[in-house]
Amino acid sequence: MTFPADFLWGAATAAYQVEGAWDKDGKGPSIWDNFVRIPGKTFDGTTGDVAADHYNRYKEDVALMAEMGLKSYRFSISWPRVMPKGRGGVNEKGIEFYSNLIDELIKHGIVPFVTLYHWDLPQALQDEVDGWESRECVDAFEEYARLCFERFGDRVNHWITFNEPIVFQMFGYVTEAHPPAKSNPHLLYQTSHYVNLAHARAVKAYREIGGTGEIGITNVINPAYPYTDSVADREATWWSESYSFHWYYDPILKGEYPAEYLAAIEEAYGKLDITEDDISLLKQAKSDFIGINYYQPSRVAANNSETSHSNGRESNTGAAGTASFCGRYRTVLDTEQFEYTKWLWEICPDALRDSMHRIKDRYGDIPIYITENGLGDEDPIVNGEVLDEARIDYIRRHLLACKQAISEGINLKGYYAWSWIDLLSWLNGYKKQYGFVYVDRENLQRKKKQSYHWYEEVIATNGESL
Ligand code: BGP
Repeated sequence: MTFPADFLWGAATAAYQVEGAWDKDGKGPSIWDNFVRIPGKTFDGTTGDVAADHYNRYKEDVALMAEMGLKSYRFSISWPRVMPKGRGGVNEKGIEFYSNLIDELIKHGIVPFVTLYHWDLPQALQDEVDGWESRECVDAFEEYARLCFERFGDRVNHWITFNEPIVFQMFGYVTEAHPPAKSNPHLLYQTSHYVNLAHARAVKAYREIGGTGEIGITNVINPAYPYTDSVADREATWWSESYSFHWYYDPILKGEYPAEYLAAIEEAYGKLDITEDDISLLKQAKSDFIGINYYQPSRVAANNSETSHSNGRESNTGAAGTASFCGRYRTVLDTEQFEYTKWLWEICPDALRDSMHRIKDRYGDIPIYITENGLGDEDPIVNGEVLDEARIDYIRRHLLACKQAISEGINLKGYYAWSWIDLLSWLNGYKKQYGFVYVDRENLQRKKKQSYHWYEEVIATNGESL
């Protein structure tokens, strides 16, 4: 029972949440730059204008990673920073920033793991082609992906096309919690297909230009368990698994959509634009790995009404549990029976282990990276020290679940804690912290938390200290 010698011990961030410099050096606006300015959309009206100021402090941040012994850093490229309008026209200053960051990482022996799309679509594409509602956005994404492969591919060998399509589609096209904040289930599924095509086109482009590294996608996984053993709850669980798991993973890992579910949604919301050529493209574009972001399982019950209901998953009020969505199933909160974070996300390490088995059972022995996992909390500060013991406990238990999964034959290649540093939580501002490194919001100074030292030891012993 040990971690492989080349296991990538990592931590992750995303451009909009960490960089700041939202309008510096020729960067174009993203849909998030505009969305956060709409009153009431984010907690306290917080924006990513400054975020953790990583754009200006990346050298200091990489030095802290190196000192910890971090093996790999997952970050995303801001599309509008390198292509201000999303297509046709490169911002060399933006390219320079990522190029310098990559060089700095490599200089310190840290493997860059790059996400191309972590939700900050160029606003110009939303305005001009309706963003992911159109096939033109797919063309634009391929152009952007090619640019990144050409400029950074000599040094970057690990690529993630998209981060969590389910989240930006569900919140963007159903709950209205993320841009473009529309409520239209047909668009939810249609944009989902176009994003899969964009992923496939990027994979194909990477092979065409002779990329020798690996390329895949990151999805969130919330394995569903029936809340009770009733037939209704078990049926509801089928809907939950079909949507949140199979709908998103099948087209990537099998090159097809789950037929029964597709038929059901087309009956409910109308025919989707999916052609035979699309399907053959999906089939050709084999991913080298699957990235999974795991935070919590779903306890699923039948949804008896068409009304919306609270599910505790997202919030812009600074408190848990105010978002909602409709469907054939609902997610149950049961604080008597299960353990939760302050934001009411269930803590269940064994469901992470189970998630990996579900992937292996359905798709075979594909290499897996945990590309996000971590605890959102308000960390206690005692005598000036950030004592985030709850985070240590959370990550330790999830890493033990990973270790067990490896011993059961799961091909797990790396683990990225969310997050490297305290950063913007999309809707919860800076109140919800995830990092190993604390950021003083007054002066943006960095400070190592207790968890920083703990993770340093975990890495140094290749997980033996767990
Ligand atoms: C994931 C996102 C991350 C991060 C994380 C925590 O869905 O990929 O970007 O934000 O969730 O979410 P939150 O900040 O809402 O707690």
